[in-house]
Amino acid sequence: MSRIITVGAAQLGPIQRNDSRADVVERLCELMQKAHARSCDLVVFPELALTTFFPRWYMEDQDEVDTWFERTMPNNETQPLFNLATKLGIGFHLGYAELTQEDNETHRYNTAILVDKTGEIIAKYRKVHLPGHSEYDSNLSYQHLEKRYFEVGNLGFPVHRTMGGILGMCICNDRRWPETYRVMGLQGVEMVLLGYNTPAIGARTAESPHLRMFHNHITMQSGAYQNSTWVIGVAKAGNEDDHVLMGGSVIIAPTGEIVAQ
Ligand code: ING
Repeated sequence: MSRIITVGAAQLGPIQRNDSRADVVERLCELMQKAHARSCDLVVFPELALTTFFPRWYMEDQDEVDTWFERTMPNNETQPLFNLATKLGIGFHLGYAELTQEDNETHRYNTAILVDKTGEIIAKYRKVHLPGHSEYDSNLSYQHLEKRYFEVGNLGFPVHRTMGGILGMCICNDRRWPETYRVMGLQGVEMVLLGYNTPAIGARTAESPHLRMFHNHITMQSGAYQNSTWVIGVAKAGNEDDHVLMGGSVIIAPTGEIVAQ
């Protein structure tokens, strides 16, 4: 008996530094409505889908940094998205910056969650492969300070039996490393959900946009093929305060073929 999940890759446009969470959540709700109108069971949003890609900005004041993080999920700003999901009976994947207290210590992660059709958070993933650097680098045309603002994820690469299948998650740079897919593949994953915020232009190298898009797709296609799994890769794309993020969202079949882009 075939088990079908209808998935929407909800590529997001740019989020400006001054855009409010409420405005962004309104955009996410509109995309979720569109996904529902297309009979989606699941809609996948990108990495850091509630804010601009703030790791491009050098900040020294921890209070300023923490304005980019969510302390609870759902919270006042994101509750409308959870309510709509429950009303429409649609699951979703959402990337955001997580600030959490564990063992009386504050931790900060680049996080993604999987929410089922009842609006319940059934899985959480914290980004393991943090690219970039932790100190300001004047040689770069823009900063990429994920190593400064986030800790390495401490949840591994679990898979989850839900929606009739075995689903897993990763985030952005994770997609470039074969072990990301392999660890989930060895657990029988059937569909990997991931979001990304990838600069269209290299900060150090003058890599062509074509080559960056080639790397974007070949890493996800090989991960899919080598582990016989679906891969849903979703971009936040466009010009964020004069910094351009690339698009190229895809749905890739276990054969490694891009079936939607
Ligand atoms: N962004 C980029 C990514 O892995 C990057 C960083 C770009 C690494 C280009 C290597 C080459 O897609 C995030 N947020 O990880």
